[in-house]
Amino acid sequence: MSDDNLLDLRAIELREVALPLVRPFRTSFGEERDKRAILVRVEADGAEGWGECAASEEPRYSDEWLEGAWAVLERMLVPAVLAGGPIAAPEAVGERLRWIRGHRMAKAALEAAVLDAWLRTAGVGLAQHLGGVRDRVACGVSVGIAPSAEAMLEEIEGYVGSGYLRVKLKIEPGRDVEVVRAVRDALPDTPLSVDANGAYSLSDVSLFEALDPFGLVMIEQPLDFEDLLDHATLQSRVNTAICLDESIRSARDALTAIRLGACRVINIKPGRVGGILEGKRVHDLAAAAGIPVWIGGMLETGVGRAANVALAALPGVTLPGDTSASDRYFPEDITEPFLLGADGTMAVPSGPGIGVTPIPERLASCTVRVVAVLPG
Ligand code: SMG
Ligand code: MG
Repeated sequence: MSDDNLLDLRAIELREVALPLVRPFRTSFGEERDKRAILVRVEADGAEGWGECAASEEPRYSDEWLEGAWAVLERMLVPAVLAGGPIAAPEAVGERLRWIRGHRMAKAALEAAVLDAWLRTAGVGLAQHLGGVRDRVACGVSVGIAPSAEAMLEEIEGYVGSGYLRVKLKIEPGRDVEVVRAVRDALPDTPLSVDANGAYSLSDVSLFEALDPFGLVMIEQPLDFEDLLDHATLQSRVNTAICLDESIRSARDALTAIRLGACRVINIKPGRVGGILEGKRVHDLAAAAGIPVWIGGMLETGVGRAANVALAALPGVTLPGDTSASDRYFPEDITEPFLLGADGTMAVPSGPGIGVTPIPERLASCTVRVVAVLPG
């Protein structure tokens, strides 16, 4: 950083990576076999910074998708940030991008990379910058829909044996109450939750009432992401806490959902809400309203995971996150792996910025394409 505390951006590089997953990840809306992601690298005077875009290969979880995110980053977002000149504060990224509607995951990746470069030059860790209060965070695990009940139970028992503090089951119509019953019978004491990724409607209210006796920690995104009012009705009919994921795209959405009584828990994903800084705003207003939050996951590589783990250090994050260890996803990550302690917690990186950096040889071996965008 220059003496006047301005971060000079020399170039911004986009890189697509593809990593094999240890096992396919299936949800109510589709299956992923490989992890493809866009990484953003900011080259500033004296430091580089890294961010990861959460957009998946196809627009199923959200309306963003990898090719769309690449195009909007290359043609609109990166040029808009570079055109503004030196950066006086990380918030400037969001301000320079405000006129571009939507594209939150793409914006989040760019903001994350600038924030990382900013913090590295300042010598400050991300968790510390955000106001983190712990150096280890509680981890849960999200289990994809498995080919058979036996395969699923075996996978889950493995996770519980290695220490995970909460197991999240993906459910879909026709594969819900019986799955929960089977897992609950096998693991009477394990904190369990379910995630429907919006696959149900309010006409399924009796199904959700039938889940109450299993003592789930929460039911995540049971209804369509646009059905906030229906979620409020459903929450008034069931005892189990409803958690919103896809429905919360900003701090403003979070406030609306809380006011409506549409949820009792919020899943924060920095990509989905448009950035790490907006994720912190969601955390702050949920904390003020007494709503517990936790940090979700999008099968991130070590770059995105580092940012998620830093957010998980915030005081209002009182439930285990989908911040699982690198080996739950990849035979080999692109950074040093995130490890799970026997107590189900994970260390928050303490170095400057996000605290991890891609390992050059690993990065080279999984890179699919790269483009650099220069100022002017
Ligand atoms: O990162 O462990 C992870 C995945 C957690 O279940 C997970 N994410 O709806 O919460 C969710 C899903 C979205 C994944 S779409 C690829
Ligand atoms: Mg979810």
